Amino acid sequence: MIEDIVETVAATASEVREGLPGRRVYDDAENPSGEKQLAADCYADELYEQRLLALPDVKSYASEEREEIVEADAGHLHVACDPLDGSSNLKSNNAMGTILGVYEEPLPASGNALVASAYVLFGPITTMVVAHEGTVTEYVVEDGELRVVTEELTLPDDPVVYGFGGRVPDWPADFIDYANVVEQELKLRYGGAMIADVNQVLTYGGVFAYPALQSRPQGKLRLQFEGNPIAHIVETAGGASSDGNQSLLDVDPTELHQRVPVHVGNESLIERLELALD
Ligand code: FDP
Repeated sequence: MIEDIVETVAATASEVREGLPGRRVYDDAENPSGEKQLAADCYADELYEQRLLALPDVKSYASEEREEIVEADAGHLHVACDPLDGSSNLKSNNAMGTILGVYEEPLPASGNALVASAYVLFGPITTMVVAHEGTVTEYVVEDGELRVVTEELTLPDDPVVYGFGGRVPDWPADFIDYANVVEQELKLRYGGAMIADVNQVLTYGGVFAYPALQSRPQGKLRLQFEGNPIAHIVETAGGASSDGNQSLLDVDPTELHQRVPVHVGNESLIERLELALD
């Protein structure tokens, strides 16, 4: 049941959060995307693997921090986890957290195969946002337990904030043109952890992007672990997502660790983005 998965992630996230202070150092390893791993990344990954694969419905566990998918003997759901999204914020003690996508097909899968998606945000308090069965719910997590704070969360109609990742000189010219217009209309809010920046968009309305870069045409974020779950949450909350041409949920999955340009937010801002990138 999805409820079991959500409760397990909330309980595990609380444990992960408590274990962070002593794990702010880099291990000697790199993740499959070539990024340095913190002790905290590996610790969180192992905890989520153990806890989620122990659930009867979970057939497989894939993570941004490991090359291969780990399988259980039974189950029918396939979990993609970014155990610590924004973990470079651990050094500067800024927001970060966990992202989860629950797919009904083996990975790599289309975002349309998501049955639920969620993130746990480690801010001044711990919150969890879950998209499931057409609605988004926001919870506060206290002592590993969930308490609903907002049912049927939707994006505010009037957008207020924007946050764009990547270095400006590395942005393609058409994205720069779009950004120049958006910055005349909205307030900049960029903290360097996708879920924290998207949480600002869900709270105040606006747009988050980690666009295609000149040096990296597929951008930085990963489709299975970041792009799809966050698009599922934002679209379920009444917003839109795009890889520049189409909804992220319609992007063809080719490999487990594939990257994708990510743009999510109020529909009108995503429509204008797609026109600008045409
Ligand atoms: P991090 O590397 O710290 O885990 O894909 C991960 C991510 O953070 C996102 O959470 C964040 O939006 C992005 O990378 C930040 O990248 P920049 O440092 O290039 O801004």
